[in-house]
Amino acid sequence: MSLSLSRRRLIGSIAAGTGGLLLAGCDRLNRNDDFRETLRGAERLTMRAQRLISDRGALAREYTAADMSPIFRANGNRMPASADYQRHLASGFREWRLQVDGLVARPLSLSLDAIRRLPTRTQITRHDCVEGWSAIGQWTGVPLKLLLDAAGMRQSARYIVFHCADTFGPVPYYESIDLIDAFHPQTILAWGMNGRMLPVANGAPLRLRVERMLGYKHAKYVMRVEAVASLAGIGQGKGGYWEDSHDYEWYGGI
Ligand SMILES: Nc1nc2c(c(=O)[nH]1)N[C@H]1C(S)=C(S)[C@@H](COP(=O)(O)O)O[C@H]1N2
Ligand SMILES: [Mo]
Repeated sequence: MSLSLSRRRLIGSIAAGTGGLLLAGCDRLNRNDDFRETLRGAERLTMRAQRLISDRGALAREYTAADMSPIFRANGNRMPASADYQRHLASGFREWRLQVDGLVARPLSLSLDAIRRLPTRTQITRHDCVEGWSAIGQWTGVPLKLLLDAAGMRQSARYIVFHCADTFGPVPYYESIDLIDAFHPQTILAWGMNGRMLPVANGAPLRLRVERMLGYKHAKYVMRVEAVASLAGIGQGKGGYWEDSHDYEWYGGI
């Protein structure tokens, strides 16, 4: 007995007002092994999908001030060499602007002051670098979600790309994350670190904190946030500087 047939039977019996038939119909459904198996299969699928999503949405552990590392080392580039960056640094980033563009309805161009006036989130988290060190630090910044909502993501957007001011040789640093991480509550563009303005070595004026991810995903010196449908056209197409150049995994989840 197919599900659609039995449904039609049930609906028919309701329309006819024949209670007895309705009960008999239910009973037949319950005894039908195929039907029960279908239900169970569907439930398992839903459960698996929901677990995947809720695990991705889970918060990274947050620590207390007492847990903070006395020294939070800087890694990778510590001072972008470009003339543009040097000029912005010399003038206290007053003329600097963050661009939010790509597949958005309203591209944004925001000064550091404007960003600092937006609602903030402060979190003390552990940074894990694949080179074998970890440190606990405090980060303050604007939730990325606020900027993306203000810009209005287009339906076709799938990834967020972070374009950075520094380079390795001629190659600019960049990173990318999917929308689950982009809208994660602990994903912030940080302008403060350990209660002070973000130091240059750690990514001033603005760096990504994406707390469920390994260190290399936390782009420093972010100048531009771009919403894209595919990573194919960015860099060598693998989604980040280390992914392109050293085959690092794109999904650097921890
Ligand atoms: N723009 C940029 N972002 C970057 C890097 C970099 O060299 N340039 N290094 C990455 C790596 S490998 C790590 S571990 C962290 C280091 O952050 P920190 O300097 O604040 O310790 O930044 C990541 N983001
Ligand atoms: Mo790293």
